[in-house]
Amino acid sequence: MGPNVWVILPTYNEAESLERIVAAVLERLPAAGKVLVVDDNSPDGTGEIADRLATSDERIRVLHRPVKEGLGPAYLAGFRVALDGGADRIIEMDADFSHDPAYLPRLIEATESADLAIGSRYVEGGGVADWGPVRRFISRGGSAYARAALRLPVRDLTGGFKCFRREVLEAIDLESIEAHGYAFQVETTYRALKLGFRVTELPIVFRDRREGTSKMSKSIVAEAIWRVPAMRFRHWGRG
Ligand SMILES: Nc1nc2c(ncn2[C@@H]2O[C@H](COP(=O)(O)OP(=O)(O)O)[C@@H](O)[C@H]2O)c(=O)[nH]1
Ligand SMILES: [Mg+2]
Repeated sequence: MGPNVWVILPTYNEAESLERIVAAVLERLPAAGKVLVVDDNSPDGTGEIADRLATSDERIRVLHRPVKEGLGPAYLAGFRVALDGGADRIIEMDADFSHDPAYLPRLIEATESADLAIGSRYVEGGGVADWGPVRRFISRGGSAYARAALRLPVRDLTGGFKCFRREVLEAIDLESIEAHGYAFQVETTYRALKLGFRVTELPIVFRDRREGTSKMSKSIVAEAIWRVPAMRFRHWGRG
């Protein structure tokens, strides 16, 4: 049967790719696997497509949220549903095919010996396929900045392709995470390491989306710049 794996797919205007990504993910999961779409009331009808898919397949679940609040709150809501549903492993993944579903089995397997497995663009064998120089610089710089500010051994801190053992999400006090964008990814990994969980990175090649548009914004980058050093203060006195 394998572990009870839940893949959380946050969506905002992903109508063009949703059906294909859900199918591609389910193909790669163990028998008990589930896909949870967390849609923030997308104006393009993504939520209705998700509902239709869910009625035809018991493994597909949908969480509707009334307003767009960013990735962080969408994932937190999704984590709670997955934990309540008995998930052993919880996976974060973009719905735009930037994260290739073919990596899923490896990511899941890595959590046999690690508590958190990160699909990493910045380890040997990993990379980014088709970003321009500006986006590359921002992403690499962001990871390097967070690594230095928090003194962490992880190369890819801002990526969003991750597999957690449930114990990690139970331990990291989800309620107190306020980050919305990239800072959310940094914070979950930071907290896992601080609590002594084993974190490993597996190489992935990230591809730019073919359809739809990116929701990255200046405010998401700005948030990461101030929130990352702020994370350390929260942990002062606790090691
Ligand atoms: N539920 C929800 N999903 C979001 C939100 N912002 C982005 N997403 C989804 O998160 C994933 C990554 O977002 P994307 O725009 O591709 O960011 P990028 O890959 O950094 O350019 C995609 O599946 C988006 O649809 C949001 O506010 N709410
Ligand atoms: Mg994307």
